[in-house]
Order: sequence, then structure tokens, then C-alpha cells
Amino acid sequence: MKKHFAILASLSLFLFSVVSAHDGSQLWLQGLAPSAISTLEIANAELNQSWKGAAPVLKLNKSMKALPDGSFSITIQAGTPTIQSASEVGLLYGAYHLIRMQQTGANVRDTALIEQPSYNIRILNHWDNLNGTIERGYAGRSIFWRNSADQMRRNADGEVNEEDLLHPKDAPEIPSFDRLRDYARANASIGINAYVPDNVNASPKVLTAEYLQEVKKMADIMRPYGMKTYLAINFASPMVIGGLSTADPLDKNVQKWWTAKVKEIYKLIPDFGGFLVKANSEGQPGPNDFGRTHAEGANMLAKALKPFKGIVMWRAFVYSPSDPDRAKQAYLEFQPLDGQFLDNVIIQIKNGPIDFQPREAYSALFGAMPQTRQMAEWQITQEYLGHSNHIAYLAPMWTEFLQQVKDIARCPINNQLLAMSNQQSAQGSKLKAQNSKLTAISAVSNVGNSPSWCGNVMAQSNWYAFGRLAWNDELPACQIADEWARLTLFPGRNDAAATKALASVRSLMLRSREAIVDCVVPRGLHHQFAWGHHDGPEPDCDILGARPDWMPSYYARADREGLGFDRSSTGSNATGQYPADYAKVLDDPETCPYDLLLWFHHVPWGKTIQHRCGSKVIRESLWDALCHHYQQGLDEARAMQRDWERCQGLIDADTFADIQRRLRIQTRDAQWWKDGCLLYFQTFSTLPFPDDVEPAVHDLDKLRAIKLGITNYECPSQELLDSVR
Ligand code: GCW
Repeated sequence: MKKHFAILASLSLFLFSVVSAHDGSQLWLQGLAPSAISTLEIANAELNQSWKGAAPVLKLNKSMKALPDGSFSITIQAGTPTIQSASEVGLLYGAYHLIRMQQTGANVRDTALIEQPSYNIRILNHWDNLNGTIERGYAGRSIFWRNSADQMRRNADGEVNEEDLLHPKDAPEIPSFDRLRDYARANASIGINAYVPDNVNASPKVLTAEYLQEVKKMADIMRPYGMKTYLAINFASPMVIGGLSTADPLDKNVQKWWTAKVKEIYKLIPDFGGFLVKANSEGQPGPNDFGRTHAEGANMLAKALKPFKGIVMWRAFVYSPSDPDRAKQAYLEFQPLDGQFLDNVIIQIKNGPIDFQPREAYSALFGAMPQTRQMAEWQITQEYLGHSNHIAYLAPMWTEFLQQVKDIARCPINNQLLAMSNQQSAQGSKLKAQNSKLTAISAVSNVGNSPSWCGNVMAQSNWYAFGRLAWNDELPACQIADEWARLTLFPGRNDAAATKALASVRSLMLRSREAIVDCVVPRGLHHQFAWGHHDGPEPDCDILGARPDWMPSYYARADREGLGFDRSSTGSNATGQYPADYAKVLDDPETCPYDLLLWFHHVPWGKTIQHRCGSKVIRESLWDALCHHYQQGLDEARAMQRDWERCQGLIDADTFADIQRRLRIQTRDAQWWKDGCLLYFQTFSTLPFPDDVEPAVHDLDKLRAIKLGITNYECPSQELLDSVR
């Protein structure tokens, strides 16, 4: 009997891994999520199911308490591993790291290492609405929330149940506990230790008792995997659900309301992390509505959270038109508030000053507030990189940003730099006094309830890469790509054919982001996307009454003379917001990094510019360079197709076919972008395409007429795209 059961169990495990391998639901992990409860049991269960070799020893070691939470050491002698950490979660991270080492071919015979996180809070922001939709989500509906529409019963003919239609239940409900547990497991396996389940365009309802009950259930599922729960809150909640007439942060009743609300939350979730706040931004309420500063607003919440060691992540994504250059506005609003925030407030800043473009200058706010905690916000969901139709590996964009923020802004953004800055600078004294554990990094998730979690299997690599970089922000993008591809596309494969295919996948991944930059925002150009949903080009988009800084033309500034936004000292002087030595470099078009030329300068069409292409130095007019970049973007999309075609038969057929199909969309879109932008800019340059640039295959008028008609919550289907472009 026992033998039959064992055979049945391994058969179901094999069947599960084969089936899930096809729809991508397995992610980069092997086996099933353990049904164990405690963190330590989960660590042991994971090792039992995936570690091949002598049983690892797990040891709690309190002397490692001085290291950042979650740090662990692994010592392997003659194949027997010992994992040590000051906490069970550290042991769990050690277990996943050991398994990853073995499954990616690292030395697991004799080695010793210590791993400690670069950031203490490594957090995913989910722009999930309480009705189950996801803003800028391209992977199905929310895994956290579902609403009456999802709960409507249907009869055999699919007709909605009358009662449900008439009296829709607005009760929040977690769609699937198992899915949330698998989500927690996936995050723990890459060191992510926090999440925000609701949209920053937050509904006050999330703080009502019935919704907090659901949040408690989420927190209980996440806790054993070391995941802390935070909530995005609406600053006007005291008015909307509290019945108060104001949300003024200096008002005593408002302060009392938040203090009571926070107490209520901690009664349900003792290890609650805190609040994420989008205030006075894109129409969201905030302290400015009551003549108060961002610091006064954030500090009011921080005071309520302090007794529970809770924190406030206050977003700096504001762009109220105080200056003609949107790229300067967040700096102008926040920099003067340096030193005014309490020590459990951290300012969350998008990597660039505009909005998650495929390439942006880094935000000058980083490093400009030495007396204030700062954290970066990245975007995993591909709002501006082809939604889930395009393959875009984002780690090169993030490592580029990290290099700039560390080397140019010299911003103590992570544990290592903070420790150094505290040692070095007297200036660091104020920051030194504040809780030195408050380092964090966040990213807007691409997770939805689609079988592949992220809309397609390749998009999982960005979730993975965020986790790996948040844990160790020195990791090279190519190493992370290699790890992810081995674990996800070639699990357990080391044969020559797989190794060859792995090289093709790595090549595809590492060229993908620059390929998109070349055909969407070459050389610093930015925000040329279609209105609203941001899928496809619409350089001449013109919506009556809309804010100018939502229009592509506001950013391209194309005219008879040339192209690009003059942000130099002769223009908006955004360069002046950067450290002096870097500002000097940016301010001169001759020394400005070529990648950002049109970000900081308005360049004449005929101006000769010099740039490198591989090892070659090229001197050509701006117009010719622009044409060559759009052509390069198209050529690179085709090269990505060729990279993928080489993997046929070496990657499971469903995944292969799905990505093949998306790469075809990506190449057609690259053609659309090239023609849509070049034909439009040609109306200003009146110059011909260089001979080695393919003529357009679209008509500008036809392209101008394209309206996809999709919302900000969906990805255009291939059928829709093929019917318009
Ligand atoms: O990127 C823009 C998006 C909005 C988003 C906003 C933000 C959640 O277009 O969908 O709102 O930024 O970051 O708050």
C-alpha cells in the first residue's frame, strides 16, 4: 500500500510540474508550495523537496543579530550545508538560496558565504483596485480582491443570477488563498519581504472594518514567508469613511481618527508595516488641500504609527504645474522640505522625474535631501514598454539607475551606503540619529491572476530581477538573467543544447530594453505614447482641454528648427537641480550623455552629432541619427525573434509558441513606432530618410487615425492591433 502511495505521489508531482511548466504558473520554482505552517517547517520542507544531497543543517545564531534582518550564512563542507541566521526567515532565505545555487550550477561542494540584504524593506506595490481590476495591469485580475462582478452566480446558460444583479454583494473576498500562499512563496524565494495589496489611487473603503478583516487574512498567509503587509491609504479617509468634515493633518479630531484607525489595524495585524501614500498627485487628496505641507501630512500619519514601529512611505510623484517643466516639479516641492519629516517617514521617488519611461535621467531628488530618508520606486508592469505583448527585461534599466544614484547623486540609498555616509559625514549626523534600519526599495508589480502570473512567462523575469536586485543591488543584470532562464526555462538541464539555447535567451533578454528605447524613445526623447493606455505611438496626440504635460508634443518639442526638450541653463534649467559637476556635463550638448541628449537639449535637425555604435564612432546629423535609431529598434526586434527561434524544441512548446507570437507583435509594433514617429517628425525636418533606413510601410494619415479604444487596465489583443496597424 505504502509503495503504491509513493508512486502515486511522485506521479502527481511529475504531472503537476509538467502541466504547470506549460502555463508558467510554476515560475522559477520547483515542486509544490509546502503545506507547512511555520517558517522553519517551510524551510525544511522546501529543502526536502528540492535539495539534492546531504541534508542541510539549519541553525538559529543570535550573534548574527547585528546584521540586517534576514541575513544568513551558508557553509558547505564535503557537500553538507549548514545554514545559519539570527531569524527563521533568514534560514528560509538561506534555504531558497542554497537550492538556487544547486539548480543554477554553482559550487555546492565546499564553500562559505554570507548574504545580507542591500535594503531592509523590499516591497511590491500592487495597483490593484478593490473591484479586482488592476491599473496598468496586463496579467488578468487581482489576486487580492474580487468584487460582486466576480461573485455573480450564473445559470447553465451563463445568464447572471437576478438576485446578484439586483443586489450585488460588495463584500470583499480574497479570490484564492492558495494563490496568495504561492505568491508569498515566490517572493520569499527571491528575498522580497513586503507588499501593498491596493492601488495608490486608494479607495478609503480599504480601511473599513470588513476590508481590514480581509487584509488580516492576507497578512496571516504572508507572515510565515516573512512578508509584511502595508496599505495604500486615501488621505481623505477621515472625511469619506470617518464622517469628519476635514482631513486637515493639524486638526485634533483628524489626528485622533488616524490614531484610532491605526490601533484598530494593529489589533488585527500586530506586525503591520505602515502606509503608502499618494497625496496631492493626479487628483488624489492630500495635505495641500488644507494648506499644509507634505511633511505635515506625512508626520501626522507617522506619529500615529510610531508606537507600533510602523512607517509612512510618502510618494514624491507630484507634478502640479508650478514650473513650466514637469521634470522639475517634484524636486521643487520636496527638496525645500528636507529635514522636516519624522524618522519613520521615507520619501518614495520614481527612478526618473517624469514617469517610468524606457529611459529617463535619474530623478535629481535622489541625494538632494540629505536629512531625509529616500527610497526608489521602479515599475515592473510594462506600462510604457509594450504591456504584456512585448518582451522587455528591465534589470539593465534598474542597474543603470543604481549606478547613477550611487556614483553621481552619492545618495545613501542602501544599507552599505547609509553605513558609510553615517561614518563619513557630520552631515549624516541627523540621519544617523534616525532609525538606521529604514532603507527600502519598491516596484510596481506586474502580477495578476493569469496562469503565468505576469501575462507571459518572460515577464516573470522582471519580478525575479526586482527581488534579486532588492536583495543585492550589486548583482549584474546578465547574471540574474542567466539564473532566471536556467530555473524557469531549462530546469535541471545542463546539456549542450540547453546551454546553447540559454545563450540565445540571455542575448534576447539583454538586448530587449535598448531595442525598445531605440524604437520608442531614442536618445532621450520621451513620452510619445498614445493617450491614456500608453500602448503604441501618438506623437501628435492632441486632446482638447487636457494638461499640456500629458501631451507627447510637450516633451518632443518638435519644430522647424529641431527636436528635444531644452532643460539646460538656457532652457528650463532642470540641469541645475543635479550635483554641480554632473549639471555641467548635462548642460552642454557636446558633453551631455548621448542617451539623454534630447532629454536635456533642443537639437537642430542638421546638427552634426558624434556617438558610438559598438566600437565605431559615428558622426552624422541629428535627423540621420534619429532615423538610424528607429531602424535599429526594428532590427533589434527582429534579432530578438531570431534569438527565440533558435530555442525551438528546447523550451516547452506552449511557452515557445506564446513568446514567438508576442515577438511578432513586438516587431510589427516596432515598425509602427518607426513609421509613426519618423513620418511625424519628418513633417518638421522635411528631410529624407537616409538610404540605409527602410522606407515607411504605413501612411501617416492612417496612423494618425488609430485609436485602440482600450482602458488603462488592459493590454490590446493581437487581433485588435492587427486590425488597426
Ligand atoms: O504612471 C502613472 C500611471 C498611473 C499611476 C500613476 C502613479 C497609479 O499612468 O496609472 O497611477 O503614474 O504612479 O501614481
